[in-house]
Amino acid sequence: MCPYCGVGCMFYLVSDGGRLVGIEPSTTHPVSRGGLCVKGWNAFAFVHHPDRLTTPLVRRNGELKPATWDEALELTVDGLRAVQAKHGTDAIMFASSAKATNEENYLLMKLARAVFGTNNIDHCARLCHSSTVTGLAETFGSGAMTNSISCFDQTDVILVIGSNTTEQHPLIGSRILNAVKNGTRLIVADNRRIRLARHADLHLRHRNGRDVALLNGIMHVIIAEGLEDRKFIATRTENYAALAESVADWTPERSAAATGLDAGDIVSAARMFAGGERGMIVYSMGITQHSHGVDNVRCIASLAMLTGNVGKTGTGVNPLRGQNNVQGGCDMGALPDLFSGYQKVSDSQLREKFARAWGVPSLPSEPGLPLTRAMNAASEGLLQGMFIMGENPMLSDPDQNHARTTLQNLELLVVQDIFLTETALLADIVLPAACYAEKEGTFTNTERRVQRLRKAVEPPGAARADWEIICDLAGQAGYEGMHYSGPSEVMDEIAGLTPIYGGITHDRLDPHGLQWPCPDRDHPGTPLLHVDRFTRGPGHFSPVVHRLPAELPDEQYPMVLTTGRTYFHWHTGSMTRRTHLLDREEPCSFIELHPDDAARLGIRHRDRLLVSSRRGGVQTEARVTDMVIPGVLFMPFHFAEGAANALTNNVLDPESSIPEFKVCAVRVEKLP
Ligand SMILES: Nc1nc2c(c(=O)[nH]1)N[C@H]1C(S)=C(S)[C@@H](COP(=O)(O)OP(=O)(O)OC[C@H]3O[C@@H](n4cnc5c(=O)[nH]c(N)nc54)[C@H](O)[C@@H]3O)O[C@H]1N2
Ligand SMILES: Nc1nc2c(c(=O)[nH]1)N[C@H]1C(S)=C(S)[C@@H](COP(=O)(O)OP(=O)(O)OC[C@H]3O[C@@H](n4cnc5c(=O)[nH]c(N)nc54)[C@H](O)[C@@H]3O)O[C@H]1N2
Ligand code: SF4
Ligand SMILES: [Mo]
Repeated sequence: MCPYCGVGCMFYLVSDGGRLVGIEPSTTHPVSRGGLCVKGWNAFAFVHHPDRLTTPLVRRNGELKPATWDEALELTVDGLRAVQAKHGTDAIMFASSAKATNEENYLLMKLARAVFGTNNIDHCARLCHSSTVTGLAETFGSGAMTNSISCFDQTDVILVIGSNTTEQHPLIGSRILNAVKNGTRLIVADNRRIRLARHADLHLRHRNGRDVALLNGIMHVIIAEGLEDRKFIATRTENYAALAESVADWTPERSAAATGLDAGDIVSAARMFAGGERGMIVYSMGITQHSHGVDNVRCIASLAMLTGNVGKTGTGVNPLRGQNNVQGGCDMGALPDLFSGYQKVSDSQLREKFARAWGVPSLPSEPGLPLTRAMNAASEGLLQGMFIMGENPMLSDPDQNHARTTLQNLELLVVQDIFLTETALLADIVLPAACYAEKEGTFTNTERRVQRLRKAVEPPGAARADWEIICDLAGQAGYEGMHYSGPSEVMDEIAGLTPIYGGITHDRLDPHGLQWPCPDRDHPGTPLLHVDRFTRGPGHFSPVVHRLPAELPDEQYPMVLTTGRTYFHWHTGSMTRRTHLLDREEPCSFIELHPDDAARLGIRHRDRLLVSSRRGGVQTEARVTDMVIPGVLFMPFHFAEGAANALTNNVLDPESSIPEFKVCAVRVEKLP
């Protein structure tokens, strides 16, 4: 299984004398079909990197020094307990990992809830698709991708909005390009000239943060021209009248004025999307990472229901999940308000069920803190201990200066990672973990496919699998309910407590996994959600009022910065910047700016720049390109030197608590 993105490609690791030497893609796998992207082909390279953590580290006299596992485990448990004794049970937070397996995510949430008695557990989905989880739970009853990757081969029209699919979900991107070659129509709504845009029938380059205005405009046209699916609306949905009323005054002209588009293009987009017999909507961070991310998702759900595009092959609302196991992290309840399988901690019967199975008298009933709010609580001193497994918030959280002071001021910071990351460097205790090639377990990809991971080589030095470390921590804390022969036994426990995973066992997952919901041992899995009814019953239209991004350009900070990713690197670069072939392609921090802006500011390609926002400043290199529109800059957040998150705004969506990574105001100056 590939350890990078949520597409979930399958490959075999080739080892020689205990060392990985190459990769063979699986030719029979239904998603990857013998293909891989460049990160997949190189996914073995970081495994034996000399920087791998090989021993626990403990801070002594200000410096991280090697320690034994016994010392490190004891200090971790005693430290967490001491913070709880001093500041209260909920003064600690567990950050789980979308790089870890389902079994490991489940165990960390069990550790947080059953052993330490807190619901303060969350993971990077908060920074990613929390808007999806909230928005689709309300409208459909389930936050997962409704359809399957194979559907891209069986559709008439695809709307890609806020997803750079060929770079960020490459094997899905190439499926879309293939479909276009075979006659599928493609609309891209993203102001960057991404590769898909060059193959699109229509490319909408609207201003950042104006998706509600765009989607309301498109829905207005569909209703005004009678292109809506009346039968679907009548039989499958509720609250349609409110939706129709809310978009009644979103004429193409009003939508055009709000988005910076031509009214004619909004009309064309509406006709093209509604005109297809089957239409798919694909979206990702361009939609979710806004202070109105949940509203964006509501509009997308409405557009799909309005056109009857749910519950059939080749249709659906398809949020592409980012990390290889972020779907699994959510499924396993590494979320502050939910147990595994989206079962609410506020439900007393569910709490009793889990408490009985875990052998504890009771479990906490109040939802815990979302990760972003926990960071804010920590900066106010309300939270004093953090256990971070497989995340690197020093580079991935918004407003780096805020993140740094917050992490530095904690009484206790424990980091469990495979490398000494920027976050681990601030830790009091560092626990060395085994990586994907060194352990067993399962990952769940973006189409809800639960797949098996197999151990190919031994971990370096004293590094151990995350699940083993978590079980040892539980034992150290005096809890007797975490002894397992291996991850397969953990999955049996998950299945017993989690209806959507009820029929999943490791044995059943060969060769190509199972898509949840899979309620019992005979169930073949579910490629399509919401077929005859939505998970919540009728699909719910949620009308949305257009809101602007929290920070708009002004005289002092006259340009818009949007942030994201590149093809060759992965997030904070811990793995890809340690992969020679990838780092060679994209070796340093850069910022894209439009030739008109460059000319106006006297900036040339590759000039050194100082970019500043209200939060801080970074030095980076100019990339002059018409990938972006005038007035907008794009910067990836992979690089510790030239970190985009020194600039970003820590404002949160009030409902999903996602930060507004996609819009903030900045100023650019040429460095002498
Ligand atoms: N190579 C690589 N692949 C990855 C990752 C990686 O780090 N590297 N990360 C993975 C993860 S966790 C995730 S979540 C996904 C993310 O995958 P994507 O969401 O596809 O990636 P991003 O680059 O964050 O943003 C996508 C696009 O959103 C557009 N955008 C910005 N603002 C707006 C807006 O207001 N409206 C609209 N409509 N579009 C806007 C940007 O122009 C950009 O092209 O990628 C996954 N895949
Ligand atoms: N400006 C800006 N910031 C963003 C975003 C953006 O678009 N713009 N996107 C946000 C999004 S969508 C996401 S998902 C986050 C990602 O943010 P993070 O999750 O913090 O980023 P990663 O670099 O993927 O961190 C994964 C860590 O896990 C470690 N690791 C790998 N395998 C294992 C393992 O098996 N066990 C353990 N214990 N550790 C392991 C890696 O070394 C790495 O340190 O970033 C967010 N930040
Ligand atoms: S598309 Fe995603 S899962 Fe497939 S090889 Fe590339 S990074 Fe890995
Ligand atoms: Mo993500």
